[in-house]
Amino acid sequence: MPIKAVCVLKGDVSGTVFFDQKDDKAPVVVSGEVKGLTKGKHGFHVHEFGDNTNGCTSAGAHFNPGKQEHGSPNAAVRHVGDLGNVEATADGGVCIQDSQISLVGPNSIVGRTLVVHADPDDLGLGGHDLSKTTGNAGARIACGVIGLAKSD
Ligand SMILES: [Cu+2]
Ligand SMILES: [Zn+2]
Repeated sequence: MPIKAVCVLKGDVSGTVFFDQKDDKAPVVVSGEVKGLTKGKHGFHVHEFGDNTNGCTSAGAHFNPGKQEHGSPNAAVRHVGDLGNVEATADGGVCIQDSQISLVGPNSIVGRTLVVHADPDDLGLGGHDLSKTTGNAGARIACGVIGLAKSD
């Protein structure tokens, strides 16, 4: 049974991001668009809480049920919410496949917040004080809560 979720991003940039999972064990395909990004890479994470009462700030830290250090989406050691970076393209297209996030179970991102940052995520390798917690990705320029979508 496929599972679908969606997030409408609002802030300095805007967009719609879809999450599709064939079944509870399958990787999640993250697709959609983010419009208005400045040139270059921008940190792209799932943060712990679906709370936007104080804007993107109240979403808390990166979703990290395994109590790991921050890292690259391809690294063994990473937060579940570490989706790396999105990069400005002509059409704002996003297409990522990830095996740690899920739409069900303990790694479920449903009800949490997707955040786009001002700066690149250094993937834990920048040597900055914040590299191992946030990737030093700077301000939260847009966010939105990830919610279940109609699955067809
Ligand atoms: Cu973030
Ligand atoms: Zn992280």
